[in-house]
This record gives sequence, C-alpha cells and structure tokens, in this order.
Amino acid sequence: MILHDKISAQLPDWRARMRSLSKDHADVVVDQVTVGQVVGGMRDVKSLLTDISFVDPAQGIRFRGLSIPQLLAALPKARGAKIPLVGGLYYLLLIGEVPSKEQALEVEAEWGRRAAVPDYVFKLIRSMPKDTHPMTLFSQAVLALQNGSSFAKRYHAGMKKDEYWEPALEDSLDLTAKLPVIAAFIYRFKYFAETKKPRYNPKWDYGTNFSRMMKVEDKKGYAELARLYFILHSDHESGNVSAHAMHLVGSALSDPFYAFSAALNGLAGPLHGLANQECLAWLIDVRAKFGGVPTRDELHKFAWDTLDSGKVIPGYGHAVLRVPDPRYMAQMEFAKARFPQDELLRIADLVFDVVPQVLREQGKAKNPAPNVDAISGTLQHYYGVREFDFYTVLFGVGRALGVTANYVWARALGWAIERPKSVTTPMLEQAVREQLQPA
Ligand code: NMX
Ligand code: MLT
Repeated sequence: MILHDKISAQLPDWRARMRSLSKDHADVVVDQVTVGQVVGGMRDVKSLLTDISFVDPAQGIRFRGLSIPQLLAALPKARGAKIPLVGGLYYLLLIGEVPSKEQALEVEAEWGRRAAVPDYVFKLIRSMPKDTHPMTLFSQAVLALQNGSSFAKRYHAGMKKDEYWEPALEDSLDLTAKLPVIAAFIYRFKYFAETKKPRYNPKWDYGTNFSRMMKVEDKKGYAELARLYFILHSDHESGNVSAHAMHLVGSALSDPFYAFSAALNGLAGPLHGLANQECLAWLIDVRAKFGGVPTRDELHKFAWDTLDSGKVIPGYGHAVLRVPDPRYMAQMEFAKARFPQDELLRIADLVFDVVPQVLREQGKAKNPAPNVDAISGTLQHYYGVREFDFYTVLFGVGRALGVTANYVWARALGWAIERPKSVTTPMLEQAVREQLQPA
C-alpha cells in the first residue's frame, strides 16, 4: 500500500533525527513556564511536537508547510471539481508531499475498500434515546468500532515497538473510511427517521459519497463543500482540545478508536467544536430580530447586548491566532463565489465588519477576528443541512484526518506517554515570593 511504503521509506531518517534530539540534545531549553501559563490552561507553552501542521499566530494554519490558498491550489482535484480530493489531503498529512492525482486516488480507493460499517454499530445508534446528542452517538459509534482494532489485537499478541505504526495506519484508514458513513447515518436517522444503512460507493470520492449519503438536494455543490469542510477542519496543530485529547490518550498506547472517541468528546465542548452551531444560531437571532440584514448600528448594538448579557460572541476570538482565520476566509470566498445574495451570508459578512470593532471596544479578547466557526454553519444552512447540533459531527469527520495522521507518526517515532508535572497552589505562591524577594 502506497501510504505504508512511503512512511516506511522515511522512517530511518526521522528516527535518527528523533534519537539525536532526545539523546544528544535533551537539555536544550525550548521554553519557560510562567505562573500565568500554569493557571491559564498551559497557553502557548511550547511542549508538543508535530510536523503535520503548524499554526502561525500572524498567518494561520500551515499543513505540512502549505498555507490554505497554497494547499487548495496544489492538491489534485477530481474532474470538473474546484475543491481538491480529500484523499490528496490525507496523503499530504501522512507523507508530507503533495501527491499526484493517481496517488490521491489510491487513498480514495483505500477508503472505498474499508468503508463498510458493522451492523451492530447501526443497531447501537438506533437503540439510543431519540434526544441523544449526535456527538454522543458519533463518539459511541467510534468506540464501538474499537472491537475491530488491528492495533489492539497486535499489541496483545506481542508486537514490537518498531511496528506500532503499521496497525496504527490500518486502524486510521479504517476509521477515516467509516466516519462519513456513520455521520450520514446519524443525520438521516436522527432528523429523518431513516433506518437504512447508507452505502459508500467506491467509484466516487469521499466528498461525493458524503454528499450522496446525506441526500441533500444540490449533491454536486454539497460535495464541493464537504471536501472543503473536511480539508479545512482536518488539523490545527496539536494543542487544541480535540488534537491534544487524541494525542494524550494515544500516548497510553490506547488504539486510534479509543483515542479518537476521546477527541470527539473534547470537540463536543462549547468553547471548541460546538461553537459552530452557536454561531449560526446567533446569526439567525440577528435575522429574526431585524427581519433580515440589519444596519451597522443595529448590529453594533446587538453585539453589545450579547456581551452585556455575559455571553461571548460565538465565532470570534482564538487562543493562538491574531488575524482573521484563513479557514474562515476560504469558506467566505467559497460562499461568495456561489451564493453571494444569501441573507445569512450577507449578515455574516456584516458581522465581520462590525464585531471586531465591538470586541476592541470591550477590550478583552486578544483576537477580535473571526475563527473557522463563524461561517461554517452558514454554508451548511445554504445547502439545506439546518440541524445545528449536527455541525460538530461534521467537524469531527474532518478532524479525524489530522489527528489520525499525528497518531500514526507518534507511534512511528515512539513518542512517550504524556505525563506533565503538577504543582500545588502553595508551591506557586512560594515561587512568586522567592522571585519577588530582592536579591
Ligand atoms: N466574545 C466575548 N469575549 C471574548 C471573546 C468573544 N468572542 N473571545 C474572547 N473573549 C474574552 C474571553 O472570554 C476572556 O474573558 P475573561 O478574561 O473575562 O475570561 C478574554 O476575552 C480573553 O480571552 P482570550 O485570551 O482572547 O481568548 P481565549 O484564548 O481564552 O479563548 C476562545 C479563545 C476561542 C475560547 C474565545 O475567543 C471564545 O470564547 N470565543 C467565542 C467562542 C468560539 O468562537 N469558540 C470557537 C473556538 C474554535 N476556534 O477557536 O476556532
Ligand atoms: C481548532 O481548529 O481546533 C480550533 O481553531 C481551536 C484551536 O486551534 O485552539
């Protein structure tokens, strides 16, 4: 298999670099940790290693060194499509090289061979109470697949450490192949009471399959959006909650199914992936209140009312970025090229003009610009996917691509179990006293 062979060829060099860093240069200082960082969620502490993606605060995400515009231009596309094949993105994340169209299609073909989901997974979803959140269903379904983990089986059969990455890659391909099927089933079952299993057609690419299994009206348009959405949401370096959860759980040598289920549970939080449903709800509130697109002054006041009621403005701010999120910009460009007159899109565009000013006036948010979530729901809404609480499931399908690529490389390079050190409050206070005392 092409992905296996390419990773295998790169391993001796990567392992030598890792050995040199950990054996010969282990004492070189990379960062210092302040009291503010200890009490503030480890913000900005440079303590995670990944070569899959990097978030530059001033420029945004780079996937294997490529910015989003570069990535969208460089990756191969299916005939007649404007947005690249998701299989090409997965190849890039795993291998670090832009694939040819044939190579991207090889990944797509792997997915086609692995997309069948065992019956008991559908039964499990069907058996849950009707009001179960789709993220709960999604995470449970992933956990249920753990039963088939190659990694777990080989580990218990005594596999050598050097081989860990091979079943990790197998599991990652199986998992990413099955996720669109499970997500589409949850959608059709939960909101349309359909109990039939969706069928993944190996002749079509990942985005087209997803669009067809979702049964939206404009299947071609939605296939393009699905490709864009999954690519943009795939990775955001390793410190965000979902990626970090995957890495942390994986570092205990829990297999990719256990680790990804944990990642999904983190993604389900309102400050992380769930924010995308809150963003669209906020835009719809604006539309309902003003009967359409408001004036700048009306929107300015509405935004202040949100802040004054003690809430955040969803979709704005970011822990790392200090500029408008390029993932937001790419989605805006996609939407403006296809449905510029859509009312919600026009409201979202006005929000982009007004809200950063409001957040600057408030003076709290370090980054008053939009993040990826500010617009993603608007695009789904346009194509008829209007069930807000499903949006985080879509985020999860995309996020699996990046976090599984990281999982494979973490096992390939033998990364250690994560175990940071705690301190107590008196210890912190003591550190403060010692440093404040005049010498
Ligand atoms: N609206 C109102 N206040 C905000 C916002 C916002 N959009 N963003 C940040 N702040 C506040 C934040 O609550 C904090 O207040 P306090 O000191 O009272 O605790 C203060 O500004 C400083 O926060 P930051 O350091 O700028 O942001 P932080 O890194 O803590 O949090 C987010 C990052 C993304 C959680 C935060 O900006 C937020 O809550 N945004 C709205 C929710 C959202 O869009 N989440 C999506 C996350 C996905 N993504 O990042 O891509
Ligand atoms: C993400 O894509 O995970 C979000 O932007 C959150 C983050 O990077 O902190």
